[in-house]
Amino acid sequence: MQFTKEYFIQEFKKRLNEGYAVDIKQASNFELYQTLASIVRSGYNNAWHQNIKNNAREGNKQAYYFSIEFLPGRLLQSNLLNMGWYDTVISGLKDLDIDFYEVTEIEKDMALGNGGLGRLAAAFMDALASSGLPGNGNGIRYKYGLFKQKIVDGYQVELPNEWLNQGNSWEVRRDSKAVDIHINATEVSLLEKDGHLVPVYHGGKVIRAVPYDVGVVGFQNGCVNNLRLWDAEIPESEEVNYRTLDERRKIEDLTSILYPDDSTSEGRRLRLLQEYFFVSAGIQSILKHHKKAGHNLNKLADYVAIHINDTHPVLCIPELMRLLLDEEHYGWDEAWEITTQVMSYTNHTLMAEAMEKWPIHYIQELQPRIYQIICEIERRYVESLEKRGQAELIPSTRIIADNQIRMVSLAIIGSHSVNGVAKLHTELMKSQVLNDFYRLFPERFNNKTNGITERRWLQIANRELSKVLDKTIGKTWRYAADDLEMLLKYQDDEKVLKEINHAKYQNKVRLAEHVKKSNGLKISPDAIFDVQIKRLHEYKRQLLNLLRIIKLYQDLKENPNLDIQPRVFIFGAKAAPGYHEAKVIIKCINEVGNLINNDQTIQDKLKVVFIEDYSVSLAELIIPAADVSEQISTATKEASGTSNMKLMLNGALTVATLDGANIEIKDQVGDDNIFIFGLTKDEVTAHNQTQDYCAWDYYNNIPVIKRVLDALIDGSIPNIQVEGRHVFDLLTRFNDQFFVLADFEGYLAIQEQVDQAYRKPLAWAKMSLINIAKGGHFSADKTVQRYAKEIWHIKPVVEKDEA
Ligand code: 26M
Repeated sequence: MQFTKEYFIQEFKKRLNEGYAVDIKQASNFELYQTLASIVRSGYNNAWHQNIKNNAREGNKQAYYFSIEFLPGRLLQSNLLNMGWYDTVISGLKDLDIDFYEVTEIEKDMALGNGGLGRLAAAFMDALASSGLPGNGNGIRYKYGLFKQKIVDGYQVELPNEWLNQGNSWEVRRDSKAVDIHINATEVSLLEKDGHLVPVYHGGKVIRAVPYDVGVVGFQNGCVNNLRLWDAEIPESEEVNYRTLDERRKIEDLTSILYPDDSTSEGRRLRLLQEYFFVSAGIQSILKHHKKAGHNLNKLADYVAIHINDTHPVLCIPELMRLLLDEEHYGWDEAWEITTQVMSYTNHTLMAEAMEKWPIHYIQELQPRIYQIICEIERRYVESLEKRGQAELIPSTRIIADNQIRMVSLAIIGSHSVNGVAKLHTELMKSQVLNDFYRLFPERFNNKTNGITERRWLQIANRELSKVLDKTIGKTWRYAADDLEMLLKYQDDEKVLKEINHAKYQNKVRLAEHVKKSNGLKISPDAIFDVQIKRLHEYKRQLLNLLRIIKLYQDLKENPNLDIQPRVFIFGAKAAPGYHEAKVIIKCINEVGNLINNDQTIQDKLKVVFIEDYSVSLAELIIPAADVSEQISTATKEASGTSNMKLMLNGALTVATLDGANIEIKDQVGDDNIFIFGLTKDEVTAHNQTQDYCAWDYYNNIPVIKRVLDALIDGSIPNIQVEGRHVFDLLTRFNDQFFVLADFEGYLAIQEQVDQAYRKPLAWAKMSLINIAKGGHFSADKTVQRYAKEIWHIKPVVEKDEA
């Protein structure tokens, strides 16, 4: 069927009438949205169905990406784009006098993730389908997404994010695919049945896992993959075993909340239950499917690759062992061979406090059989090291120590591939934090630098720039992001440079309108839009940015005629609710903003905007409008970063430390098109080893640092008596763990260069152009293709149709 505008209009009117008994004039945006979504769904459902059947029939090997978070944001526009319907629908709606963008605003973000890790999982889903690769997601259907952030009196307040209130147009509940999960058995015994010993669970409960499937539409290639999210229910037959409301609630709560902490491992029992729940459901459903297709489990690795996204799903390993041993009656060695061939693992952080460890009694109580299996994995592992004469590596790499299970050890020991997410990160994994594992299993370690979905971040979010690109280099970049490099030819073409600047300007106007509405603040699109958007964390150093803002303000107060380029500092950041320091920093940013934004004497040269409730959708508004991208983490701390890639792709210039993927961005654009400063990884490592860093010395010996820090405690910034003191202490008494003071002067100097560079609009646009042109390097399509080839060994089933 040819999807023409006429067909669309007719279908739209018909469905609106059938669904809501209204005509277009009376319809609410919600009704318009629902109608549009239903047309889109009908458009891909058949391909989705065919895809599932084809994969089964042809026995294609499939990858399953297990992740406790998926953060896709809104789906309407990306589905329309990927189906090739985008322009037709916009123009059809226009004919009907409907504002498409207003309709898209109705959709709630699917925010089932905290930040980088969850967004990466969603990007991979899109990239797999768009590469025609058979890859599916497996996760949790949280009833509440990541908390909604409000700023009240400068403080972060958390509200529930009830994203499912109005239903989710994109999901399909599949009752027939539900599976049962046994937890909390008090005892497991083995009974003989049909000549086999089978485990019998005594006590405990059965939970029913019900999948909700979301179709993942590939970019104009007819491929529709599956994202399977599990919900927990009490099976009818089990009703009597749940005797109190409390017990029932425990099951209902299982999938209620997404834990909002992305940097410390808090060790809550419910969290562990979530991990086991979606892992067990996912593995059971894969095995069922495999057997139903008539395949032998010996050959599981020929049909299935399971990816463990950080350690949260690592119980995949003992769970697959359990099913192979107990339900399928394999011997240990065979089962272990199958398991390790199937499993692969990505590490996303090297920070000690984020490494998952669980008390053994939690796991014992959760599922004693899983605990037994982990113990046996551990026993054999220790024995093998002794035999290999590498007993000295046992203490640092073993799975069970200090009555805790170390999830990283389990992940590495049970997988055939272990990867980091940027070159530097993988190097640090191999040489420092996981060095002992690397010495044991060097062949398992590899790098897969993260990527982003360029379709969302350029084609959808930045229509202005997209138009300039189409006009300048044609449209092939829309299919192959590397073709953005064709832009390099125009780096001295004044007309193109002006058009790029003009597109940026229009995006800035749009953001300024939003800021007027949301913050009641007027900002000028002529100012530099200096953007730091990411979770609030000490290592990401929003504080470094804030200290510089205070410094600039002090300079301006001393000399109101100071010649600086007007700048608007834009922050978007959520703090984990229990992360006190992060919340204190949010308060300080807001109060510095209040002071500066209301001070007439500085002639609007500075503005500070904290945009509340940062989300994927807000990122789509902010990123295209950014001139400067702040990527200023302490070297070694940011595994990769991905907003750095989105911002460069949209022509922002990066101010960066040599951390994470910033290094690869620098390698792409060259030293002249990025602003690098700060301690290097070797310098940071040396300070940490020798413990020679003394923050007080910086405070006492460097006047500009003293002046800025004193402003935090001398009352010159109102309303931060407590918070200002806290920040002051972090940076001095507690010796500034993240080297903010060490990097402060370098940061000032590099920002001075930014200020000078912005004065030359064409030279700036040229740098911007080079960043855009090189942005294609970080396409998630290419990243997943490397995973497919080097780790999962899966092949495209749908070839890209180069329209
Ligand atoms: C763990 C236990 C309990 C509760 C929450 C968690 C948890 C959830 C998310 C821990 C970490 C989580 O995410 C970490 C994360 O987002 N890491 C980022 O991953 C990105 C994708 O690889 C990288 O680009 C970032 O550098 C890295 O910080």
